[in-house]
Amino acid sequence: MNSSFFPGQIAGRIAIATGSGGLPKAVVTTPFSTAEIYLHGAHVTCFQKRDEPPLLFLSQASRFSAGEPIRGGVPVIFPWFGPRTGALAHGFARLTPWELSKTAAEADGSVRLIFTLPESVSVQANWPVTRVNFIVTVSDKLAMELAVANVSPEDLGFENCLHTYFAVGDITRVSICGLQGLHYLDKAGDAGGARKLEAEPELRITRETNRVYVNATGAVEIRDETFRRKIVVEKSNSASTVVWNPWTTQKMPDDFAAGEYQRMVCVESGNVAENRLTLAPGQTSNLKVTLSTGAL
Ligand code: TA6
Repeated sequence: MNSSFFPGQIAGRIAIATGSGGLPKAVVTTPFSTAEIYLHGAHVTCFQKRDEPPLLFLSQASRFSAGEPIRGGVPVIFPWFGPRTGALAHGFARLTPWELSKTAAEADGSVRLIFTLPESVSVQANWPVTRVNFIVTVSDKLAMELAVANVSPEDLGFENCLHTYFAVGDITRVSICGLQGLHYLDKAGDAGGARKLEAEPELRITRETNRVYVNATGAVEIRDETFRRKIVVEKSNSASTVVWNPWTTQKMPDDFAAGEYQRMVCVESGNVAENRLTLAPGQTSNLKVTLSTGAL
């Protein structure tokens, strides 16, 4: 790809390059950090602050091909979360090429990229015509916004989620704080989605964990004793937080290598299950997530 003709480039800040599987990606450089976002799924696959390990986990076995999800990073989940009869899990947005519709380098050194899901995609999927933009702002933080506008004459019922895979040094030395007192749907093993109460001030992952915390609007902190790093997940317009690690027991597809469960945990922010959304014609929803880090 001759990137000099590719729109969205900003010298010294944004380059458009050919990534894995020959898929185009935006490579972002700021004074604070670097990032990579594939147009396939508008998928953030890398964010790394200077002098820190990568913030996001990306499977060594991930595929990079049309119609298949990238395993890791930040999958953009829309318009459904989880399995769906006759369709791939987690919606069509992450399986689709988005357009890079606008880029900007700000005076404070941050870089903004706006990706747009072609409206034809929702039409082809027999969904109400929807305008979906994904705005990524790269600085010493990673800020993401999934903006959904119902531009059809009918109600739009949907789920959304930024399904973030975090890189950790050792899952057995990680704690997740901010969930105590919330109810969750337990989807691990044979729990069958049973509704339970989170009693722990610090959740530790010691087995297959797959929990949809409902009516969960607060921030979550991931404390990584190996990397001596805390990760803060702040969000707005999100009522669900999902915590997931397959451990050794959840059957995973071959795009997730053996043993990788030890170096990742998903803390996902969206509106799923009983928190699903309905937009009347003309209404919009703006799911916002900001990821920041600090020393532990
Ligand atoms: O968010 C947790 C979850 O729903 C798990 O059940 C697990 O399947 C994960 O998503 C990954 O889903 P994917 O379709 O990407 O394999």
